[in-house]
Amino acid sequence: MAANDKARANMNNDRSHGSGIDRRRFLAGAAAGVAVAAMDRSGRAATETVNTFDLETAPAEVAIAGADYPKTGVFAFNGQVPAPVLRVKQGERLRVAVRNGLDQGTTVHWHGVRLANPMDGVPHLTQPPIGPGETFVYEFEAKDAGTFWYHPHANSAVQVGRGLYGALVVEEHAPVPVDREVLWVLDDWRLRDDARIAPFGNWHDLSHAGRIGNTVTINGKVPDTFKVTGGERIRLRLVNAANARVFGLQFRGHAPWLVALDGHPVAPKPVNGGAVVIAPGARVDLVIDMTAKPGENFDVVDSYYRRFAYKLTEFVYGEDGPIRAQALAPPHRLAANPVAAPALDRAKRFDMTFTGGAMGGMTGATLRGRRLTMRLLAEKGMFWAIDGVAVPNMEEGDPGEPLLTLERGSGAILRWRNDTAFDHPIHLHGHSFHVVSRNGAPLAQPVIRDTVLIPPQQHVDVAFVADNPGDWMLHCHILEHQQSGMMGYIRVEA
Ligand SMILES: [Cu+2]
Repeated sequence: MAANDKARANMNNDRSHGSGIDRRRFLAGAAAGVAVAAMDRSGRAATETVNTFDLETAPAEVAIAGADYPKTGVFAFNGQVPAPVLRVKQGERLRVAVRNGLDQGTTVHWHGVRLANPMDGVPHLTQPPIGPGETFVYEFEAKDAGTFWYHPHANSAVQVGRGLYGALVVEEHAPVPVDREVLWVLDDWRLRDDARIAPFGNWHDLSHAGRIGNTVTINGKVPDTFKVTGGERIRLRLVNAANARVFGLQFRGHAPWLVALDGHPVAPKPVNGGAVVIAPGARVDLVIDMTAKPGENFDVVDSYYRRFAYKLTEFVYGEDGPIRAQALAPPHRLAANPVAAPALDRAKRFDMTFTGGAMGGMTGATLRGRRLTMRLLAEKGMFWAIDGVAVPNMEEGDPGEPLLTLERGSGAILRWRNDTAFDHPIHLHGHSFHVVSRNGAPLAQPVIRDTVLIPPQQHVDVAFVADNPGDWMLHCHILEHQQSGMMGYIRVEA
């Protein structure tokens, strides 16, 4: 887990270089950050930490498949897959200069971060693409604490699929005390025998479950074992950066505490025997107590696709320990992020239906104002629609009309219906939403998310306050589905 070691090394650097307004940051391959003290408008001695980071996209060669294979040609930020972990404290600002060293346009989208629309990183909708050799500076405040991530939103299936992604960790002011924090960025690659990345864009991937790969990685490497010490408490941040694979992790012999979903705290509850489901784009924070005995080993299994369950990694207990005699009390609930709660009785209701794909029964859809049969759509590489409209790849410059327009500050409940034969993790930009019901049954404990997995023929109600003006993308985070029609945007009036 070299990348984890690196993440920890960064954290240590932060601490050893002081705290507060004068903090400097060092990231492998990234420029050091600077901090700025500012006065607020009242002249009060306000201090504001601005964390600066430099990122550069470029082709690179990295060892993904292990020592027995050649390196893999990827796209990387700063030569690394995953990209450097950007780590700040809640309420601080980030200023990230992104230089594009690719031969195609790119952007960076800050997944799950509620920021101003021009910083959202959707080409043609919120900014022009960053051309080859050009630089764009993103600047925003990390309002919400939690586990987030960043990735391009241009030619996404290829750019993310080739390795352009990284985690953004926003630390709480009062985190759960743990002995160790670990970040696993999960990905799924389709590699050929020579460890090169297989070509993208085949129609089977577009029209079925997306590009499911054959090589799963944690932090850019085929995982080996994961060493633990008896008695230790670990916070495990999980990010699913895969194009299409849903993970369902079972931690054999352990009962992890679920503490946050998509960065937003939940009342801690133990995951007993069930799987921790992480859809593409989603994040899950767990607190795991290593309660077994020295020398014992336990598999971590991904069993989401039941017929294809496999061992992801293995917890290997060292001979030392346990480091504490008594079990720890349950972790405390993290402080809620400042997400407005919509008044459900006054919120406007909207239905949004997702159709298409193989075995989906869709007969046709509207593309650029023309009604086309499924066969004609397929000839154009389009297989999916939202409310009967297949959106041409807006990443290529044709956003079309908004799916709906909301008055600023109004409450909205969207019923998202999956009328297809496949899973769809639906992601909304610029807002975090309350998942209030599934298939008409209210959730006992509504959760706040930015990406919600909707299984075939099910529907989910999500509610939010449209408090962030601008045009916000709404799409399936299976990037092949997004590319072939399952995307659009909503407009929140200024
Ligand atoms: Cu989808």
